[in-house]
Amino acid sequence: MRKKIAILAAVVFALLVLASVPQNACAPTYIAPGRVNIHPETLNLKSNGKWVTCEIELPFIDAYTVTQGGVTHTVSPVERAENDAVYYDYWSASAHTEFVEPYVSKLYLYTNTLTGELSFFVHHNIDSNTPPHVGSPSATVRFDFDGLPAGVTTAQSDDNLAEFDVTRPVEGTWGYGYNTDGGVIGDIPTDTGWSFSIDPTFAGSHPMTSWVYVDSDGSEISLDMAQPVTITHLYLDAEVEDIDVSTVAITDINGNPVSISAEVHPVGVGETYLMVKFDRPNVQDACVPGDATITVSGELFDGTIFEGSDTIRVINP
Ligand SMILES: [Ca+2]
Ligand SMILES: [Ca+2]
Repeated sequence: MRKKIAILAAVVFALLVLASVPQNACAPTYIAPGRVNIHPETLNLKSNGKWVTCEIELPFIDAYTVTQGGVTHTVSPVERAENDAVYYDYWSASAHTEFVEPYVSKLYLYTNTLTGELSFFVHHNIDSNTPPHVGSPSATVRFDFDGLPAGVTTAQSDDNLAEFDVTRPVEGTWGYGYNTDGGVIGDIPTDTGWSFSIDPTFAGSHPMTSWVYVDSDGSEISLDMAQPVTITHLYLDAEVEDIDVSTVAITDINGNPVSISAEVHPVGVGETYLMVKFDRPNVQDACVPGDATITVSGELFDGTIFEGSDTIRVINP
């Protein structure tokens, strides 16, 4: 009886611990883009073949993207030969970059070309403390960042750390009138892949009327003010020897989740790809005639997840 109570207490304790862990369903996970090539290109469901094979390559990639509502834009950081906080130019409770604009909230990646340091800028509205007061007299913005890479810092807070601080759960909680609010995230790693999102809330009696991402040439990408946006550094600098083959699997066929584990297949000396094989009857069971887009995922030994897809034809003659 006492043992049963102890087990029950342990189960209740475990449930309480689980319940207390912050859950966030929309935390973006960085997935590195691999390249996969599946054979045969035409899969005959009547075939008695034993294997489906797959070559996996890990091409070098170093690119930034902005994604919202399923649409992805490739972007580049704004580059200036200035420290990030100097470029933000904070005085009169406001930013004074070349991009500040009344009633507009702006985002951009920024590279200090003197040091290579990567930063992320946010600013809303414009400094208009004196007549004719072109900016909003009263607005609030809340930005909840999710998935910021480890090691980032608050390089500038507008105003003070009460309104922007990367160390707390909701990083940006701003209220302003006739000035800007915003801030700069500094020390963003450039030699790892990452993906972070911003869940925005624009409010106040005279709220911002648009939200944009500023690309390196000053051109702007319009953002939906009611939806989260995701900023990603696609980065992969690895060899196929870095793949933990025990984690490689077919994880999706035409949008349907599957789990078909890989086995290593011998490859010739000096090849730049990893060859794996999948149990062919299992793959055939998961396919129907027509085009089949097959996604293969796996992990590198450092924990990086990679994924790639290939489309083959499936026939049942
Ligand atoms: Ca403020
Ligand atoms: Ca301010």
